Amino acid sequence: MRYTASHWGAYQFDGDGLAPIADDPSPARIGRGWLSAARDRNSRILTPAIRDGWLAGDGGAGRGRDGFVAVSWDRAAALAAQELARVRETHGNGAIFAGSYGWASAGRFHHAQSQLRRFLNLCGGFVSARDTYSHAAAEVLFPHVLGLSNRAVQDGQTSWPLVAEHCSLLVAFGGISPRTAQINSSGTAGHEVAHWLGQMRARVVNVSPQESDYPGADWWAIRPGTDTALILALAHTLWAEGLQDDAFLTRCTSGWPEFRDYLCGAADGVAKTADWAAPICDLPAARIRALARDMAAHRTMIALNWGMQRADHGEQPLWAGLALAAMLGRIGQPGTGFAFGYGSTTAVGRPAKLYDWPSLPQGRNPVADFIPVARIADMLEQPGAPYRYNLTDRTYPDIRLVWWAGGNPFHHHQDLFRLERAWRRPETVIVQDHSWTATARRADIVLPATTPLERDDLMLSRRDPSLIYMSQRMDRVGMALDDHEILRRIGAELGVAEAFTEGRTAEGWLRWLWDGAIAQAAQHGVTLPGFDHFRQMGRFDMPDAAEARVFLRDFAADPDLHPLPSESGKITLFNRAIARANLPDCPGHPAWMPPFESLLTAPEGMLHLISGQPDTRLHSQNDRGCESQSDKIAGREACYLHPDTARAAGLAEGAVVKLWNARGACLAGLRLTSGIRPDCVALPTGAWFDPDKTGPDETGLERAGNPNALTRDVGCSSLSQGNSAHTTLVRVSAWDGALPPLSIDQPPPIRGA
Ligand SMILES: Nc1nc2c(c(=O)[nH]1)N[C@H]1C(S)=C(S)[C@@H](COP(=O)(O)OP(=O)(O)OC[C@H]3O[C@@H](n4cnc5c(=O)[nH]c(N)nc54)[C@H](O)[C@@H]3O)O[C@H]1N2
Ligand SMILES: Nc1nc2c(c(=O)[nH]1)N[C@H]1C(S)=C(S)[C@@H](COP(=O)(O)OP(=O)(O)OC[C@H]3O[C@@H](n4cnc5c(=O)[nH]c(N)nc54)[C@H](O)[C@@H]3O)O[C@H]1N2
Ligand SMILES: [Mo]
Repeated sequence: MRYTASHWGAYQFDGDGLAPIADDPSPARIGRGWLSAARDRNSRILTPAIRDGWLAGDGGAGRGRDGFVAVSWDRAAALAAQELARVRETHGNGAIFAGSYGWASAGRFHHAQSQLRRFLNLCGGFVSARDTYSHAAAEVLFPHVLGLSNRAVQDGQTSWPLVAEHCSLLVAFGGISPRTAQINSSGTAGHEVAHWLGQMRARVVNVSPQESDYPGADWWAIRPGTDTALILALAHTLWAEGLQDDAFLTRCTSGWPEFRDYLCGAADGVAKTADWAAPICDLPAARIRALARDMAAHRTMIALNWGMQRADHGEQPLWAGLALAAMLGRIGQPGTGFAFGYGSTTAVGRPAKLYDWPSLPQGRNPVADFIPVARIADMLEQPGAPYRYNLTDRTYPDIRLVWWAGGNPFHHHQDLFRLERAWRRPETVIVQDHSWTATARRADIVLPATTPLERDDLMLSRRDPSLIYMSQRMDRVGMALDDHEILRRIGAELGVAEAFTEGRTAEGWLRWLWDGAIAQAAQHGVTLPGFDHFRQMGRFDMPDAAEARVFLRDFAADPDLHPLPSESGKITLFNRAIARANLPDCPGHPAWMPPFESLLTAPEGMLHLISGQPDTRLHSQNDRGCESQSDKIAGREACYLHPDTARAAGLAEGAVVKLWNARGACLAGLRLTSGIRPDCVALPTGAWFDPDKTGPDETGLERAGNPNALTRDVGCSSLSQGNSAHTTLVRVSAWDGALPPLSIDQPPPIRGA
């Protein structure tokens, strides 16, 4: 049997197509659009290409407007090498930004970022990016308050079967959704979250502006951005009624007195009561009090999704949720306590062992400088400007060359019209991608990569017990090359090809990785087949892979014997290091701070924009494929609005509407659902950014329905500097004009192709 794999699942070859592997209990919808996207010659990059204006020395001014000239691989590799050498000699490696954030594709060897980092490390290094768009607030906060990395927190999440068996009240902030559980970074052979949700015996409360975030649960339609206030009110109610677990607080936490003082309003005069929170959260005070009592009376799990912290003050709901769970005293017990990320990907809470498979060695980056990942536009706009991050003072580097492989900033970043302006500042932009994404269209040197369907690779995912040999499914499209081969050719111009490849072919690397996997498996007492045998089998399932975990079990059982590596050895409800920093936007304990913009202070007629992950795609990947396209309305991404809101604004289902605010505007198709708050509109991320260049205001209107035309590009606080995409207000109105045609559905103008 032959197989391939992706972040959305594992597939077996099936005639002319692909079929999800037979034992996947709920294969991802996303996979249905994969082959058609990979085969779409309108969106695939067929040849290396150079932007016209760059060749004419325009300094970047024409990025996003220009056409391209097709060139040979020899010429493209020579130009990329010359640019790298020039910038390095003139400005140093600290002028090269290759944070290159993005999901690229599954597969252990042909992972675009790993390849690029290995290559650039051999060339003197580059400015990198720290943390992720997914959960930067958690990545910075958890090491302070728990002494644990977010990765350790994710790895340690209490396993689903224990929640199903032992939990009697599951309060899911932002829900738990099979939509997002379609995905596991590096690949997955199964999708089990829907199964586990079906096993749940607990009463479930879905605290979310959208009912679909946990279908069938008791829906608490909270005003978005106000979860911290609700959590504080639940905590206050517990305290006011003497329901907190004092023994747990003493044994396992530090800073409870400071947090309690804050709850009571000792310093600010505001007690964080249910009556205080009710008008903020738009939930009845009596229900908040009743839920607090139910929490104390039942085996409760406080679960938060990742999206919650992609917001202004995104650290706060996380920290407050942890504090609430600590007051309930059930942390460390099976199926209860605190969880972060159930459903946000399929592997969080999976009852399976973790395996540390080998990966491509990246070497060492001689450049220490980095930026918090979502601060890219700040960096490009303000070289030398100061900023704070994770309790340190830093300055932005002066970037002349940007190099991206396997990511799409013109999908993932916020306020894309701002990024469009900032992106014109560097001298040169190099992009490796297989498709003409909005980012590739804004590059000077465009290098066409293969998709995983066009190469052999290995799916070795630390959170999945199946190992898959990924066989090449289709011929290379156009002149596409594997990222490894692209960089080898550029490396040949710079004299680093030998160091880059270590004399191995791609297959040689797969064999090398598999040898490492054999050694790893042996440590678990498992004998893997030899490489050739594995290639033939296509799939190997680790035996005895089941393992159930309880988050913080050892610590909670005996905090003296198993202290946390935090400043107090315990869960810090008040953190001295954070408090000492005196940050205006992140005090030393969980706190309510009104968001930068929100429905609480919104001008009449503004709606809160929810821009979560799309059901039909992984971010912007496969947007040109059939599954994504068939979900569109007149070629535009669909947004979701409450029927009452639509009626009041005179908008009909199926129409194209305009979403707009001071930052920008985009078009979207309209679908109606009563499962959303009437003051919200949901527009999933990932439609390929397609601003109208023909109108009088060149950057005014995005045509395909990309919510990042509207979102706000400010860090969630000076602690984490994570993105705050969910803190966005918009207006929605009818689109009365003629529908402007898309341009993103065609390749950009390319001479000589
Ligand atoms: N408003 C808003 N914005 C958001 C979010 C949100 O919730 N709201 N979520 C954020 C989150 S959590 C994330 S993780 C980001 C995701 O942002 P990204 O990870 O940048 O999004 P992808 O579309 O997955 O981009 C991957 C790119 O890699 C390319 N690619 C795939 N395989 C290969 C390969 O083998 N070689 C090369 N060279 N290229 C390849 C794809 O064509 C695609 O262009 O978006 C963030 N943006
Ligand atoms: N199908 C699919 N699955 C994916 C991805 C994808 O692109 N497509 N991307 C993957 C990636 S990279 C990531 S990081 C994860 C992200 O996983 P999540 O962060 O869990 O997913 P999101 O869709 O961003 O957000 C989930 C829900 O949060 C709710 N929400 C928004 N604001 C608030 C709020 O203020 N309060 C409350 N209570 N709820 C709120 C919204 O209703 C939204 O539907 O998803 C992964 N899974
Ligand atoms: Mo993410």
